[in-house]
Order: sequence, then structure tokens, then C-alpha cells
Amino acid sequence: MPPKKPQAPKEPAIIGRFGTALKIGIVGLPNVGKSTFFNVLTKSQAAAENFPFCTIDPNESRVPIPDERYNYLCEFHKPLSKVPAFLSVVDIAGLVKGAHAGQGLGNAFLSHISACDGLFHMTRAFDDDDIIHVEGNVDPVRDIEIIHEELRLKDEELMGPIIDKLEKTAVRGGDKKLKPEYDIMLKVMNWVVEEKKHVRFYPEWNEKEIEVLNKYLLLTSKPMIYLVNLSEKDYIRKKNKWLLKIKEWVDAHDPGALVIPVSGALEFKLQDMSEDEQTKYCEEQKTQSVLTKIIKTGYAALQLEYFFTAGPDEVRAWTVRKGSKAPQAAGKIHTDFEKGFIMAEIMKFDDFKEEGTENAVKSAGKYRQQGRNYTVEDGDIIFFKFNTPSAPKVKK
Ligand SMILES: Nc1nc2c(ncn2[C@@H]2O[C@H](COP(=O)(O)OP(=O)(O)O)[C@@H](O)[C@H]2O)c(=O)[nH]1
Ligand SMILES: [Mg+2]
Repeated sequence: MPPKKPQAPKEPAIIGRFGTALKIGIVGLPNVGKSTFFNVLTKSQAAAENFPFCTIDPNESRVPIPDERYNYLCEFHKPLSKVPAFLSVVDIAGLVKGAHAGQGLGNAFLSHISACDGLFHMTRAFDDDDIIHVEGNVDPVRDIEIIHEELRLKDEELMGPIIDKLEKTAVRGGDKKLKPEYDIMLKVMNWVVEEKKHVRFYPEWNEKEIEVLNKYLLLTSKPMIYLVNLSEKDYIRKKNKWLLKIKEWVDAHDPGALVIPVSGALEFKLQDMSEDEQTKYCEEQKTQSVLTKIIKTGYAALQLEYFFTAGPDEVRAWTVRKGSKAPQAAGKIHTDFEKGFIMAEIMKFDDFKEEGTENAVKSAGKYRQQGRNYTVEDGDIIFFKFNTPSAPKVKK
């Protein structure tokens, strides 16, 4: 018997829904450029690659994740079918002050945000007298605070009945099993209502607490990426008086969250150009599009990654939750793959690229057979071996 391998350190628990059909929503005040950005994303170069199923409805679309490794595998195998990984993005109607209490489009936003697992928070840092600013003037820090407060107030409202119900059963009803959940929700309530903070700002929820948070999925527990919409000029010169202020605010309140400058106007312009024109324009202006970075960052914020299956029939990226074990990953392809899992044969993309062919990877001793405990890594090229439940033989 080989000696037991030391246990890998335990991954921290993740706040959020478990699954891979996750979405990221775009939130912000009205007229900050959300829909413009959403349309650019939807029609982005990658999306133009003829995926008829990209637009789910007018406000939701699946954006292919640009990936050099995927492109390389497609180029290599020239497969009959190609399926990249996607990020589902939702354009949510603008929130205004008082939205939690029904102002503006009111409460409709709640169900839209509830259905999302992460948020792009777009703020406006461009001046344009023709575009009305609902708060009268450009001040993205104030605007971020408005949106934050609306989300927090909504959570306050959501938590009331949850606590009441728990109190009824766990305290007055004497249901001991629910007491820990009640205590945890009181702690969350205290953080959100008394401290006036978002759930995700709490330094370290423990595993039990995360279990409870995942049951209720409060709005302020969703990861947020801040997108600062700049004029083309400011974006190109990488200068805008608000950028540092926003960064400082985010670091102080939402530590670890990313702030990404973007110019909806520039992205919109680039989209109308041919690839050659784009390259030329970007070289002349010494700038580049930030869409790819935003798409990848959004995907990673949802704790997702993908592995590849690759051959002449199909090159495909399969989305899994970060930290998935090989059998779970196999189950993405087919439940039988998970039930009858025997092993995963794995090539690292870099080895494949370096050696040139699968056989060369094998000769170099870099083709690995892994068992049930293997944790899938982003970009693994995997071939699963499994028993079908009815016919127990090894099949592709
Ligand atoms: N100057 C400028 N105008 C923009 C930009 N993005 C959007 N707009 C304009 O602002 C208005 C509102 O944009 P929209 O994308 O609908 O904003 P939303 O309400 O946040 O979805 C429209 O007239 C857009 O043409 C930008 O980056 N720069
Ligand atoms: Mg809009």
C-alpha cells in the first residue's frame, strides 16, 4: 500500500449558490452606461462567432470567455464542434435612491439581483451635459454609496421575517435544532443593521455561518466588481480625478474587490471597426479594450473555472466550481461518467503545447492518470474513463 498522501489544505467555504449555471448582473444608477456596456459585451468579438444561443432574452446573454488555450485546441484539432465557456450576464434596470421601498422601477430589481450570483457595479465618471445624471452631477463615490445603501436596506427588509420566523420556532417553540441558525442570523442582522455593513465585508464568516448565509443568499453577500465608466480620453490617458477616490473607498469598505476602469464609449467605437481597424486604432492611441479582462474577472468572481475535452469531434470547455474533484467534473459531461468513474487521464495545457501532440506528452511522462481525489485545475485537458452502470467495460 502506498503511504497515505497528506490531506490537501481545506478550501475556504464559498458564499453563494452551489452550481455552475451562475450569472453576473450589471447594477448601477440609471444613465451610467450599463446597457451600452451590456450590448458591447453581447456583441463582442468573441460573441460574434455565431453562437445562436447567446442571447437568452433582451436583458440576458451568454458571453463566450476569450481563451488562448481554447483557441489553440480548436486550431489544433479543427473539430466538428466547438463550445467555449460562457459567462451569463444580466442587464439590470437602474436603481435609484429609495428603490428598496419601491422608487423608480422599484422592487422588480430585487428579483433580478436575487437571481444573480455576482455583480458588476457600474459607476459613471464621464462628464456629458447631454446625458442626464439622476443625482445632478458626476460623483461616483456618492453613487456607489447610494447603490450600496439600497442593497443593504433591502437585506434589512429581507431579514426581518427570517428572524421572526426563526424566533418563533427556535426560541418560543423551543426547537433546539434551529437555535444555532437563529443565533447566526442575529449576528448577521447585527452586522447589516447595526454596523450598516454588507454581508461580504465581514472579515471571516465560519463554515457554519456560511452554510446559513447560503440558505438565504442575501443581496449584500454577492461578490462585486466595480467598473468605472470613463470618457475615451480619460481611459486612454489612464487619468481621471475620481479613480483614486473610488479605489480608496473600495479598499476601505469592500477590501479585496476589484476596480476596473472601462470606457463604454471606446468599446462601442471599437466594436464597429474591423479587426484590422481596431488594431490600428489601438496602436495609434496606445490603448486596448478591457472587455476580455472584465469577462474573465467576472467569471473568476463566481468561483468558476473550466477544463477541456478535446479531439477531432469536439473541443469543449466545461464549467465547474473551483475545487471540484475529478468525479464531479466528469458528472458535468454525463451523470454516468460520475457514477461509473474509474479515472481521469490528464494533460496540462502547457505540456500539450510544449510537446506538440498527445503521444509526445505521453512519451515525456507528463500524461497523468488521476483518481477520485484529484482536484481539477483550470485548463486541464481531461479524458475520463468510466464504467457504464449496465455494461461494466471501459469506454470513452
Ligand atoms: N459620453 C458617454 N455617453 C455614454 C457612455 N455610455 C453610455 N452613454 C450614453 O448615456 C446614455 C445612457 O446609457 P445607457 O447605456 O442606456 O445607460 P444605463 O441607463 O446605465 O443602462 C445613452 O445616451 C448613452 O449613449 C459613455 O461611455 N460615454
Ligand atoms: Mg439600461
